[in-house]
Amino acid sequence: MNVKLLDQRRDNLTGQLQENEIIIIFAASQPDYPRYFLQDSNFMYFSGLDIPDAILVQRNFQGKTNSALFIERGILEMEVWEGKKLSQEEAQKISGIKNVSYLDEFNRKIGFFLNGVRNCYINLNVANLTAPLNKQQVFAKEIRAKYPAVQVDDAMQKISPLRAKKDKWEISQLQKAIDITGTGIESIREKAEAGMMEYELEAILVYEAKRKGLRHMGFHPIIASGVNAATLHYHQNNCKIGKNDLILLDVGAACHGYSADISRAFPVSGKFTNRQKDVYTEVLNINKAIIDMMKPGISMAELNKTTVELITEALFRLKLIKKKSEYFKYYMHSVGHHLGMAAHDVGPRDTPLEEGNVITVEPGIYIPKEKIGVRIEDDILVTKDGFKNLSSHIPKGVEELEDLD
Ligand SMILES: [Mn+2]
Repeated sequence: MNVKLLDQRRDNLTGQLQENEIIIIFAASQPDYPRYFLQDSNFMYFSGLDIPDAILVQRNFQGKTNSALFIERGILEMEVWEGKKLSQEEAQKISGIKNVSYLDEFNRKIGFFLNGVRNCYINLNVANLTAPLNKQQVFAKEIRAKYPAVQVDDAMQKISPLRAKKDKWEISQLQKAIDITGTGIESIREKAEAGMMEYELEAILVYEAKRKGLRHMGFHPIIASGVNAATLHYHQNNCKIGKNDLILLDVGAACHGYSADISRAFPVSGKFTNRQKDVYTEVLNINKAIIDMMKPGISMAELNKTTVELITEALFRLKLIKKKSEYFKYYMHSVGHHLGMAAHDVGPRDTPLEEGNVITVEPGIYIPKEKIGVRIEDDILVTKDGFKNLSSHIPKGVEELEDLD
């Protein structure tokens, strides 16, 4: 990632701030060994730094971006265990932020920064209301107590519109993640056989991704055979694959944190049963119809509404329902979400789509009593006049899927 791009992102953020507003973004904490470190995506987005426990403070000073970065100070005894910490110069070089201090100076300096501030935005990362407070929530509490005139709020309202519009570099990361995920899916289809365990297919995906340079999956892979495909977030991946099973893959490797999110279904035998083919073809047609609707100005609500209409019609044809309202038994999620640094990325869900958004399109039909679950998911970039399907090269046609044996 180049420094110019990071500067641009920080300038865009400044554009969201008044002069009496401040934004404070905490890096993720160092986890206890042996869990591996996963950076906070907002901190990564604005600093480019993959280091734990740092803090980025950003202000709009007379229309100019004013960034201050606080990093951990290396302590010799600790570095024996944790490795060397980044120096001030190294942090400056990677992030392009000139004002770099150590964390032990943060408490004193933040008092100075908050002088005259009315709104303070923090990446609170409120995911679970019953979980214990994380460090930034504790910090927010302290600010509220110490500076009652300062309004503390979640930073996502300022950040999410920026992150929802992907720049060229981000799109190239997504494309690489998608391409390598596609290779993994192809390799799974070549090697899958009845009698294998689902997790063996998972191993093929992880192997393909790692040998092509992507160390991490963006999310835990779903490798679901037969009836398991009807469980939307099936993650056990520990069943034996039956000989007439349809296998549903919902997988995505990540490149610099940018995750693909691809679903494909295929018959392990290399041949669909008639019923599997009928269900599959319905979902495929809906997947294509919704992708064709993608363009700036259309809303997720419209896409969802059309999906439900099309799925309902399909369910009538498949003789699964007698009344429209019954569609919910066989299709119970929404058709897509923003994709980026998280498989379910931040981004407005209630405003029209804009150029630069990357959205998944993933209709599905799930029939547990017939041991059939089909979801076909592509990753779509919204362009100036329409869309670009970033995963169009990953086979999904009936003949292509039956071809391989
Ligand atoms: Mn998805």
